[in-house]
Amino acid sequence: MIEALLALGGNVGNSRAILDRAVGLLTESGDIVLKARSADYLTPPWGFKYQAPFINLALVVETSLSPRDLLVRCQSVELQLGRDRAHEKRWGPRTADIDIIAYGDLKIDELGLTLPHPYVFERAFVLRPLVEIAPDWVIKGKTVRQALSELDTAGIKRLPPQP
Ligand code: A4P
Ligand code: MG
Repeated sequence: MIEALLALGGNVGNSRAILDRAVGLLTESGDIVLKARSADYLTPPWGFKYQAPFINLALVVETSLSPRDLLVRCQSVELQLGRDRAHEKRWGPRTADIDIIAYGDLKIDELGLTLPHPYVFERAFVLRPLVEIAPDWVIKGKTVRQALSELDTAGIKRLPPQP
């Protein structure tokens, strides 16, 4: 089993419920085991700014899947939750996006899979939830805590648990 970091986000529909369901679907077959889950965060849109705010959260998981199979599983959960890649714009609205931020300390840059995730140091919406559950995880020579301290977290709100 290898530890991996996953980042989830969405801004279409009832995002908290959809992402909660995503966590359930990811872990239901036992080859992805949940080790830690951050709170939900409300985050200002990054990239394409003219869209609704996102809900974001992060997970530490343990998995027996290869990096490729983990990506396939993440994408199949996105599809089950109604994601429609054909009608999306880059960095635009989506029901559920699941990115692999890191897979152990593996570094790969292949067609369709880059690890660690290429934009992790630019995304407070990924690092803010992550710092709660994996502050000392080292990505490309920096801890999550260090990487987050270099970013602007204005507008990011930690949400209380849902009733
Ligand atoms: N891909 C390569 N490496 C990875 C990896 N480590 N994990 C490939 C996951 N996927 C990886 O991704 C495009 C392709 O990246 C996939 O086919 C996969 O093979 P995508 O999910 O279709 O998303 P994208 O929009 O084209 O690009 P990217 O960089 O994944 O952007 P996001 O993160 O999906 O952008 N603002 C806030 N506040 N919160 C958000 O969650 N999300 C987005 C969406 C924009 N703004 C946001 C948020
Ligand atoms: Mg993605």
